[in-house]
Amino acid sequence: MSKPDQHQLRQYLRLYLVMGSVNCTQPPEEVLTSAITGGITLFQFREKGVGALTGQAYYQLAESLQQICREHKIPFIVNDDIELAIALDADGIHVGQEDIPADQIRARLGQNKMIGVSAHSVAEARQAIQDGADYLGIGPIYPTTSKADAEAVQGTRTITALKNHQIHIPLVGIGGIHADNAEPILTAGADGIAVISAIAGQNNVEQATERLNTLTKHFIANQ
Ligand code: 3NM
Repeated sequence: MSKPDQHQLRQYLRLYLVMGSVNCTQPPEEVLTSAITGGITLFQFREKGVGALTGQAYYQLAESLQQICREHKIPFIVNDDIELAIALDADGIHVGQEDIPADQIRARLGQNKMIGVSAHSVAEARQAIQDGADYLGIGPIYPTTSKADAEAVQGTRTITALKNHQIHIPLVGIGGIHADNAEPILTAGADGIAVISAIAGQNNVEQATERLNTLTKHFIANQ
């Protein structure tokens, strides 16, 4: 898949599933397939936390989830692991502030891959953009139990601050987002929402995803 243009990237960010095996109560392949049926628009493989797979099992899960994404034309983004992203020829990578800077990633991955960077302030956003980020992840918007080392909860204030500073790079909100609290993030100007537990942790993954799909689509159609 070639790198989307900025308009297309905003559409991909509308309903972004982030997930690894530890987030799933059903087999990850089944969760991803149901989430795709329900309407996710982008997928990030994030195999982190207690009990995360390593070695061959880690690689094999990444490969099989990438295959499912390919079959359904959903871009496959790797969290933080540049070697994995290169080995799989993933569509992109997402990195945090403690990871390799975007300019070094760009030097290794080339122009044709998406690079997402987590940012928590206008200064971090400006640096990431200067380093060549394609989109920013802004969070945690709400309290989350899915990331042990999450920063302080910020609500939508960073999204609003970025807009006030005329920063118009594609943005996605993350952290504690579910169907009943998603709308303020979109109202503040994010292009979409990124979720783990609101999809991967649900008993009925397809139904939970459909609800988020309808809501985000409806919001964007009425903007
Ligand atoms: N990054 P849930 S919060 C992966 O703030 C991740 O950058 C965050 O999981 C950030 O949707 C987070 O279950 C966890 O709250 C999101």
